[in-house]
Amino acid sequence: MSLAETIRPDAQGKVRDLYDLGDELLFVASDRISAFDYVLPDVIPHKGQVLTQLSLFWFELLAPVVSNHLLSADVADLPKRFAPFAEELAGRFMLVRKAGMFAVECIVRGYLAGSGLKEYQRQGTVCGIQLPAGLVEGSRLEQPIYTPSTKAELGEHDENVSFAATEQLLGAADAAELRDKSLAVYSQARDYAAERGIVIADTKFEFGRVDGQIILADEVLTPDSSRFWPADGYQPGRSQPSFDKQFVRDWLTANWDFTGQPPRLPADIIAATSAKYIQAYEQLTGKTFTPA
Ligand code: Q0Q
Repeated sequence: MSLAETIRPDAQGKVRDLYDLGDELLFVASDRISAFDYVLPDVIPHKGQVLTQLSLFWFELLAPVVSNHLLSADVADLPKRFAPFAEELAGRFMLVRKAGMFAVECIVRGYLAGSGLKEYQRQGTVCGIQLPAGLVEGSRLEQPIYTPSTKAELGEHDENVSFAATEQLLGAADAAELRDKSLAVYSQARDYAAERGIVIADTKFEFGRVDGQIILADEVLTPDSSRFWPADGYQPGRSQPSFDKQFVRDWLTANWDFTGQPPRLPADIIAATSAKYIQAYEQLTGKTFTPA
């Protein structure tokens, strides 16, 4: 029996599970994958481990810019009742400090894509922020922009809010700190990733407060919390291929009418997608991915 079949998670996302341990949380990344807002019936081998190892990598690299919620990723530190699942959990979990989470998704956009592109094409702004004229799909924004949203229920889309609205919600000081930390972390990560062949077009951060300090929580700068594009072939003026999900998206588009439940994926699409996650990890970290 798997962990989730034996111990019910206290919170579940589309592809992640959270267990409340009191002052700490056990944050588990599954091998599940979502595409077009559907959680697919197939798992992608190693995806949960790769994305967890990516978060650990970014937490360490960005520690000089912002503290984070990580306590341990060592199976030796798992609470006793999780010890029987050590093999299942190895490499894909984080023991984190329980934080007072801010009810704001801190989104930073470095390129024009998704909902931001649509608003820009309508009215020249993104989340009410005026952008220069003449930008096209995939354009790189000279200065990344902070476009927060409020968290929606699972399965719903978040609602974009203005920075002023976050000041009303959080207070001016915290709102400004979340904005400044989000922009600083994204800018450093964008530059770092671009030198290693990956465009991080946009990303979503979640912050919390622990012992009075604002810290970075959740997963960080992964292909699930960000848009990853291959730098090779980056071309403004068209939709950019997803670094990690393009094979899945293309196969679903060609083989499904998007009614009912999503179909099973062919083995070659699953294998190729697994390889893309591993490639992203190895390109960004310079390390060889070794499954736990
Ligand atoms: C917390 N989540 C996300 C989630 C379902 C993850 C609550 N350090 C923390 C964290 C974190 N990370 C959270 N709460 C308190 N302290 C993170 C959205 C939801 C599954 C996995 N929810």
